[in-house]
Amino acid sequence: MKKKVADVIKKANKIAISSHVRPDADSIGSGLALYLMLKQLGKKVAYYNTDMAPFPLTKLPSYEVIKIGQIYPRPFDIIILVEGGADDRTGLDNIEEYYTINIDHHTTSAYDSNLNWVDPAVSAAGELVYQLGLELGVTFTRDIGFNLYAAISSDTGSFRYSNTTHTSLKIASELVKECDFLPYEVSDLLFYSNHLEKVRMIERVLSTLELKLDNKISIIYFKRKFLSTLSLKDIETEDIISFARSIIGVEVTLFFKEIDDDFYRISIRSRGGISSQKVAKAFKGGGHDHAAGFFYRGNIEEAKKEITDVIKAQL
Ligand SMILES: [Mn+2]
Repeated sequence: MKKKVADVIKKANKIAISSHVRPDADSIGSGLALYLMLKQLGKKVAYYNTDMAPFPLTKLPSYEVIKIGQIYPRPFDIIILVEGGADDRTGLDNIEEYYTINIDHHTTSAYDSNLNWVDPAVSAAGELVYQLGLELGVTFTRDIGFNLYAAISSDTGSFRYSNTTHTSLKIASELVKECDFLPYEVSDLLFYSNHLEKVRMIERVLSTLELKLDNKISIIYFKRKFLSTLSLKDIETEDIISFARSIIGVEVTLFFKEIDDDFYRISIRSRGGISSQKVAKAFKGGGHDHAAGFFYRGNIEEAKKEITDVIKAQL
């Protein structure tokens, strides 16, 4: 599939790139690395996202090339979707008017692009874009390396999560060797660049912590009013979830983000034998074995009870 993707790219001239909605460091870092690679090959490249990336991803090298808006009706030979596994993930209108390539590592990928390069065995889309770069014979510059390292290091939680493999470490090592950046520069940007307001927000969210099912489930709750009382536009949730899931004995962490009255986006993180994806699927969501999510409409206490029951059935 990698060869096929490389062949289509070689033949194309005008290429658009897009990351999924609510973009994360993997989809943005991989997308930017891909953008720089295609530029290097002399392609006409444009990068359109429908959502702004949250801070500090806006500080990734070359972030400024990303335009916010729709691709249609601009003419492109192909669109490359970075983790755009399903229609609602892309946020793009009239996408069926184009030839699309999806580069993804989610098992829940819809395989509805013209070419689907989906490999659930890799830790991050960044690993696939790295391999694509080798296949295309590009020079790995500092900015390409920095972005790919950021992609992989973010999706593996700085090489701490269960998806970290020998290959992810090896690619990271190659990038550090070939490209002129140091791992701590990426870590400083991704993991040690908190605004005071964010730490205040973590404080509030953690104050909602509750445990269920003999302390096997930890639940935290982000209320909409936290945003209005702090001068924050949106939140990056991964490190708050990390706290709640670090508790000894906790196997599943649920993060409730209140979107509207009785409407929540719920992120699940699990370890051990419990599959986050299975839990999410019971509520029409998706994701990976140890990280997944879904939307819930209804009363939050009802939601907690229903989800706890689904998890109980898996134990
Ligand atoms: Mn990813």
